[in-house]
Amino acid sequence: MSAIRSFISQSLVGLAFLSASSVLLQSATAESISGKSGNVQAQITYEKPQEYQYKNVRLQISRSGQTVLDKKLPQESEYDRPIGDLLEGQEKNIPVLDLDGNKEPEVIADFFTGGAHCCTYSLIYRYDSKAKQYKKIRHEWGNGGYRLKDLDNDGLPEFDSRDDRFAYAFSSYAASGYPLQIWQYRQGKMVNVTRRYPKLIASNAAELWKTYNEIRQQGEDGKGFLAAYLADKYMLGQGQQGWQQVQQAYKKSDRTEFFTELRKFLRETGYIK
Ligand SMILES: [Ca+2]
Ligand SMILES: [Ca+2]
Repeated sequence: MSAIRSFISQSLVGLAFLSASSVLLQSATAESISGKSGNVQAQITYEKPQEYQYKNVRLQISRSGQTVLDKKLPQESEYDRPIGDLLEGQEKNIPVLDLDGNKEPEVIADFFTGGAHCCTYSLIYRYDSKAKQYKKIRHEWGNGGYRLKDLDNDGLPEFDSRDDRFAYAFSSYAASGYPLQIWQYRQGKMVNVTRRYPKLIASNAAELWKTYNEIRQQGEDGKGFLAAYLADKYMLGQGQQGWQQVQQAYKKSDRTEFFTELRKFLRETGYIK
């Protein structure tokens, strides 16, 4: 009797196992992206039950072949998906590199939350050698994203980005312009270092001004680009000159209202101190 029961229950377990695995085989494919620097290796695995859904997103970091971190990452929705070094055109790579010059590579796990534009964010992991574990911060990039570039040739990469608070601020998404934003990762924190790069701010400002003139000729009001231009000018310490240019350029009937809103926005975003 007990032998029979045992046989039945084993068969049921076997059946359940079989059907569970065939369901998995039919509906999900496991995929992974990885990255490596020296003895540090990172891998993100995930299942794709449907085209735009991602499940069981896990990050593993190993050092000299030993797993130090193995975690399921929280997803706000099933559309949150890991992306590799997307802007560099290497979708299958996780950036693993020394961001702060302490000879220890950090791991950057980038995610996209789905939707038409929004949003990308980075989880940046650094190794705490005393605690022998990885600690993370999360940095939001909004609609934009970033590009890792050594902008000052000191051997450490900067995060070359933009101030995404300007998306939709004065216009549609397509007609939004953005002030330059540059970040460095130091002592486990992201530091906004944009003002240390006046040449790059000036060239971003020149680009915005050029685009403003181009889209104005196409009949757009160009408010989004003027706003970003003025923010760049403030970062350069040329706020007053910027205002003169903007006031000369923008002659539409809502100009008083626009200038009031713009001043308020630049205060709120910290450009006007
Ligand atoms: Ca480091
Ligand atoms: Ca640098």
